[in-house]
Amino acid sequence: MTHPTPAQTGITPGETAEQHAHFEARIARGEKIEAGDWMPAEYRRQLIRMISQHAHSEVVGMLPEGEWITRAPSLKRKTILMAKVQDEAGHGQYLYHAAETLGATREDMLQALLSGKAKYSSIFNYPTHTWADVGMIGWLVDGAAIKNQTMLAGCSYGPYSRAMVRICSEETFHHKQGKEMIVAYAQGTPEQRAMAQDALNRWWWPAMMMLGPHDADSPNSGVLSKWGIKLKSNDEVRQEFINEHVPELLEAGLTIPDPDLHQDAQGNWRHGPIHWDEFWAVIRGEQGLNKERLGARQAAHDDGAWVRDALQAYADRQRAVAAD
Ligand code: FAQ
Repeated sequence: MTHPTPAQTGITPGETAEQHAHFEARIARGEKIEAGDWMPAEYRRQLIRMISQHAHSEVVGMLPEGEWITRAPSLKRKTILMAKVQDEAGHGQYLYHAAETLGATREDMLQALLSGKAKYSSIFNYPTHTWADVGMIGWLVDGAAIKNQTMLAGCSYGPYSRAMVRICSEETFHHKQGKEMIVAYAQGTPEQRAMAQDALNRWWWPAMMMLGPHDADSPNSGVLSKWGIKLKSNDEVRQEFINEHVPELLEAGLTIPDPDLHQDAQGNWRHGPIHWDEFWAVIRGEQGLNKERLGARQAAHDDGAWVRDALQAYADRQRAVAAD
């Protein structure tokens, strides 16, 4: 007979039913769980997994857009893009800090990313072919990320929830600038319209996929929902994303690359089948730019070694002075 695992039950050997009942009552009352509070080991593990993946996504997410800073078509667009990419670095920092409050170390998290052991969002393994991709990332990728992160701002773990509040307000600017850019091109010259449509054709499905597998194929959702980390399921968030973005994209005069897309009697936009084989192949690094992305992160890590060494030497000297 096989016994259920902690990932399935949420209960790790050594933990008592009373501890769990007390913890779950706190969540039911809407209290935030803080870093020093008792929490199930599986709650801690799930949060470290999710928050560190989220941090890696923000950091790797700088790469597809960062490539375009030197090629922005105007000073205005360049300054907006620089601010956006810089924000993503900041988001990575808040999130690594949030994971550190749970006992994860920065070194271990970075090592897991660079070795390919840790996941980061599938969306960032897609290439940016034209300038319109920068706008489409803002409109669709930030649009999807905000839907998910607004939900996470209400999650039960205090440090993650508070990081999300700040991140969401910055992501809102990212979303707006992307939408403004694409709407302008969709109403521009034939070349600009074609560029915007081509970008939508390539980013629509990856943006749909980035919100995670269908609920029936989402092994982590059970405990995450039970403990108030996920307040909505992957499919619910995806539905919110579609319902907001489909009318706006159509209003801009663009065609959504889904022949099965239609509105149901309740007004929800229903999409056609998602190619999950592609999603898993991209996550496994068999398709897309995983090697290039990790190569770029490794090079940045190596190039930054002297900064880490200098900071360490300074901290050591300060400690020695204080000890004297
Ligand atoms: N890519 O059981 P579930 C952004 C994995 S931030 C790769 O449903 P869960 C900002 C999942 O990890 C975007 N892997 O998982 C920006 C799990 O594997 P594991 C990132 C994925 O955690 C914008 C397995 O599949 N946002 O874009 C993906 O309950 C523009 C089974 O799935 C966050 O990270 C994926 N797309 O739900 C930056 C938000 N989806 O770990 C620059 C926080 C699923 O068991 C430019 N994370 N997997 O081996 C979440 O809300 C959740 O983790 C989900 C997935 C909703 C992503």
